[in-house]
Amino acid sequence: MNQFDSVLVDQAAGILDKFRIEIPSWGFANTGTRFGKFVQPAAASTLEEKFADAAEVHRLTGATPTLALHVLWDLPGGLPDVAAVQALESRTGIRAGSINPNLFQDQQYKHGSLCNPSQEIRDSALQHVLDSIELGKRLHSRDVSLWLADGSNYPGTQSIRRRIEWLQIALSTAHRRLAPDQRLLVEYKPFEPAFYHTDIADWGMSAQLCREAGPQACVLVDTGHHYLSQNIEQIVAWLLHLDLLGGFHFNDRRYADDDLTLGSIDPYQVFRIFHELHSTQSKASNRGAVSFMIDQSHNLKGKMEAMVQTVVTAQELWLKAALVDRPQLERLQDRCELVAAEELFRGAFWNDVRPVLREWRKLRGLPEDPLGALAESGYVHRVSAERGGKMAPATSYA
Ligand code: RM4
Ligand code: MN
Ligand code: MN
Repeated sequence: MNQFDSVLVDQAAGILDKFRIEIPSWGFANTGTRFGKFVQPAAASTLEEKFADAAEVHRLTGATPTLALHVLWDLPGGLPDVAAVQALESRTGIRAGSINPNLFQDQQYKHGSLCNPSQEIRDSALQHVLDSIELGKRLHSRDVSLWLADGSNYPGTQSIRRRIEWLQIALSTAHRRLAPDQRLLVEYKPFEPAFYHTDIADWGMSAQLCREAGPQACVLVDTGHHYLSQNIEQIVAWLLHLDLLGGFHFNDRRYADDDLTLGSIDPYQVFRIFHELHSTQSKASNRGAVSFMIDQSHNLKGKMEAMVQTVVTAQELWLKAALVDRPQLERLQDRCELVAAEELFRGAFWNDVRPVLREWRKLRGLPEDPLGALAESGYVHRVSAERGGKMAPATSYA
């Protein structure tokens, strides 16, 4: 390391020490496509196994102290399951992260949850959200993260307007139940599973619903939930401007909501989003720090390998974007020196920060090469042997 590099390592250390990204419990489980599941012997099937996997990812990367939980999959018993989660927290050192109500799997949700035409079903969906808020309180978890599959498949079959009203009432009721340090994150998605209209289809709908619900409601941007040509960093810039950005679900995609690993298809996109976040970091926000979460489904890659690779990629891109010389960029922008501005921006993206990251890991007592260390540890091999015997049979499409 020369003189210049050691200055860079100091600067990077300040940036990387603060970088935290939440990993999802469902990223360790056997998931699939609607056509089928290819089960993996190392996949986690119990909450205990998901916490153990999360702890291993944190040991290797130093950046993932919290685990996002899906209520139905992880705490199916509701409040009585809190004690088990707390025991796992103290055993593994990993804390419960965002609480994700499940409003899409139950048979009653065929025509929607909070937007269902049946008052009874709407009430039961709302009760599940209120229970999830209570779970968040008990687990000292800040974010309750809401994603609705609600929508319709055919024109004329549902009243879009009435469904907006039902949704507003539900979100306002939920907001009143939040503790002062809790937040309600509202995720949007243009289509799937609904193919004609989705009740919260884009960031504008989500932002408006949040504004009406109250100051602790904010928008969650899942990078896979946009039409292909959409400029996601511009949406992020707007949400930052409006102080309505609550958090992210990071993943990558080529076509739709593919849930591929972050930066695998378009790392420049992630860099551009991160640049917007770094540009606004000094501005105070009334809504609390933006949550970084991963929302991926690892169908073909090994679950542990995919998660470690994702976290490492996120650290690399976060650091690259942090190192953009923003005062100089602003000067170039003001003078409309287009090529120079673009070259400065692009140059930061092409900057190979991996040696700096290795130095930081060494300084912090972390493995220099987390993926290599995962392979050497034999963790995947060991859990495959332990868990493989109770592998659930793959389900079929029909
Ligand atoms: C959805 C959405 C939610 C996630 C579910 C499993 O497409 O991204 O955030 O919880 O998938
Ligand atoms: Mn998501
Ligand atoms: Mn999704």
